[in-house]
Amino acid sequence: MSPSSVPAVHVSEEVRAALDERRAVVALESTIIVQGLPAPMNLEVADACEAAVRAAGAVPATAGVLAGRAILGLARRDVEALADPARHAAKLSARDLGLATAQGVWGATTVAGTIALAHRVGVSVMATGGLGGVHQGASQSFDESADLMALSRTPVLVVASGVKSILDIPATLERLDSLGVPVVGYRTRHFPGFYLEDSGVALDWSVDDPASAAAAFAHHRAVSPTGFLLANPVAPASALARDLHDRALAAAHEAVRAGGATGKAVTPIMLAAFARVTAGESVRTNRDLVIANAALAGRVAVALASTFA
Ligand code: PSU
Ligand code: MN
Repeated sequence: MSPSSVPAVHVSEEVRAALDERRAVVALESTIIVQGLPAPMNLEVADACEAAVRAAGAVPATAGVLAGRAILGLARRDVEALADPARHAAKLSARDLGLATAQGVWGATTVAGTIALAHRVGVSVMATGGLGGVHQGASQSFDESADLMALSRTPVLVVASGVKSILDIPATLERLDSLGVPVVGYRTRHFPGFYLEDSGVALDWSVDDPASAAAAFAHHRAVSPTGFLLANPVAPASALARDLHDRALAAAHEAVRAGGATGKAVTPIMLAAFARVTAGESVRTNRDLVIANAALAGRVAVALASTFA
C-alpha cells in the first residue's frame, strides 16, 4: 500500500454533518462493550449510552475498527458485529490503531484509542466508565494504562467515574499531575471511586454544572495541549455497598494474581471477578455509571458547542 492510500478515520454521515455544522458530538468507546460488560447487557448499555447522548442534544459517535476500517460513529449492526464473541475483537489502545488498520483487524477501542480517533476528526468530548490508571505494584511492573499518556497528549475532555477499583488511585492521580492533566470533580471535591461514590482522595478543582465544565475545558485548551478529566461520581443509589466492594476488590486482586494476568488482560479479569463476588451487582453499577457519564458528556458537549465552538 502506497502512503497516499493510507486510509483516514472514517466518520458516519450523521457525525460528519454534526461536525460540519459545529454541533455537539460525543465519542464513546467500545472496549467497555466488547471486553468490559457481559452479554446481553453490553449491547443494552451501548444503546442506552447513545440514547443518553442524544437526549442531551448531542450526536453519539461510538468508535471501533471494523476489518481494518477505523470508524467514529458505528452503526448498531457494527457494534453487534464487534461484540460477537466469534469475531474475537481485539482491545485497541492508541498504539494499536495503525497496526489494526494496516492488518485488517477487528477491534474495540479503549479510552486511549478512542480519543486518538476522536481528536483526529475534531471531536473533543468523550465518555467512559472508568479511566485506566496505575496498577498496584507498578513501580516494579511498569503497568500503567496508556490512557494516561494518551490524555497527556490529546486535548479531549473525558468524563469518567474515576479509575477502575483495582488500581493504585493515589499513584494514578500523581501521574495525572505529572502529565499535566487536570482532574475536576463534577459536583464533588473528592475523586470518585468507580463503584463507590468517593475514593477518599481530595481534589483541587470542581465544577457544578455542564456550562462550567465546558468553560473550564475551553480555558484549559487555550493554554495547554493536554486532555481534561471530568470525574463524575456514580449516583449513590447505584453505588456498591462498601463492605461488598472491599470483599470483591480482594477477590479481584486474587483472581489477577492467581491467573498470572498481565497487560491488557488485567482489567477484564478484574471486572469479571467483581461481577462474580457481587452476584452481578457490580455490572449494574457499571451500567448505571457509564450511562450517566454519557449523559453528562452530552450536556458538556452541547455547552461547549454553543459557547466555545
Ligand atoms: N470503563 C469501564 N469498563 C471498561 C473500561 C472502562 O467501565 O472496560 C475500559 C476502557 O476502554 C479503558 C480500559 O480505556 O478499560 C483500560 O484498560 P487498561 O487498563 O488495559 O488500559
Ligand atoms: Mn495495563
